[in-house]
Amino acid sequence: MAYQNIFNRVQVHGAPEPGVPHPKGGIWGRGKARFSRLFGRVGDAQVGPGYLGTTGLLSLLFGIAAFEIIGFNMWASVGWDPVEFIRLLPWLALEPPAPEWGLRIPPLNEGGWFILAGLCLLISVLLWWVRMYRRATELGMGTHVAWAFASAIWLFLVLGLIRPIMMGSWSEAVPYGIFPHLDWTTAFSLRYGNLMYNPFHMLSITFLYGSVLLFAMHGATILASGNYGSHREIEQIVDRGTAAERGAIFWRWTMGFNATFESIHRWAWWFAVLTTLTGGIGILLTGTVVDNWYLWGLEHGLVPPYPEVFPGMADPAAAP
Ligand code: 07D
Repeated sequence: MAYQNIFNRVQVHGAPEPGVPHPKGGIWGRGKARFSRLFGRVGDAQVGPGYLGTTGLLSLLFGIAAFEIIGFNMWASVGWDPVEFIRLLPWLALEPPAPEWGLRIPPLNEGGWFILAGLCLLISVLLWWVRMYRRATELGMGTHVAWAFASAIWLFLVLGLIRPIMMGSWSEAVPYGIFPHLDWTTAFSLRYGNLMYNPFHMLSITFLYGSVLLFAMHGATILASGNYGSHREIEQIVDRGTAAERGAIFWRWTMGFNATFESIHRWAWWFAVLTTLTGGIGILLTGTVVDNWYLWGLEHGLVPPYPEVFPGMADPAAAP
């Protein structure tokens, strides 16, 4: 059969691929296989059988609970009007307790629902992590996906749990809501003297942009040598005269250096993992160790004082 990729229009499939045998089976077994032409356009046309299992099921239930608590609180905030709920949805929020509550648990309508939603979300995310770890080991795979996910969970924990505890107040946590969480992000940056001067935010951005660049380079290399069979990456790592070798030579010719087909994945993995790892460190330091990143930058020779750049410019904050 001709080489297939996203640009091909032909979709061929035979009997469903049952997957490797499973020793124990999940709660609801392994379900049925279906085929979707639409999915086949962007990936594998076969959908299912899936695996739910105990941790998967519990994770989904806690996730749904969090989602419902957030949604119903938002709906209540517009007097249960369905039209207003949909119209104002991007602006609606479930906010954390007010600062005077510190780390105490307030009544439901004063932030208690927020704590409950956060608890359910936390349990859900942690159970999903266990599910990823367990599914990988049961398939005889490494646990790289789970550890990359753990790095994202680290940032999530810092933002919603660890930093609020260190600051002594749940009010420090991020609100649930589309624009409200973005407003929180800007307010956080302004409150602590511009996050751009936080070196860990800089590192996080470097790894974020770096991940994008590496992924684009690798994805492009694979697509560009698809006619030599580059989608069979693993066999190609060890074989000579393959698409992998051409891909490597391409980069050696253009940049003088090439990653190997194995190491490029380690580059990408580390860049992605370090984005949230360094990010979490940056957020944890903010308000706890450093109160103003601009002044911190001034003190450490990172930024020049404004008058040196724009002589005579008044500090807008000092304006009457
Ligand atoms: C957030 C954590 C993992 C998430 C998990 C999800 C569910 C769903 C939903 C139930 C993404 C669990 C949840 C499964 C639940 C329901 C409904 C990962 C997350 C496990 N910044 N900035 C970063 C840039 C500025 C600010 C990172 C660029 C301004 C703050 C990244 C710019 C200000 C924070 C980044 C820029 C500001 C960040 C995020 C440019 C004001 C963070 C990495 C060009 C706007 C976060 C150290 C990531 C961080 C962060 C990029 C500018 C504020 C590198 C490119 C100056 C407060 N910024 N930023 O992967 O780590 O997030 O900071 O201007 O907290 Mg920034």
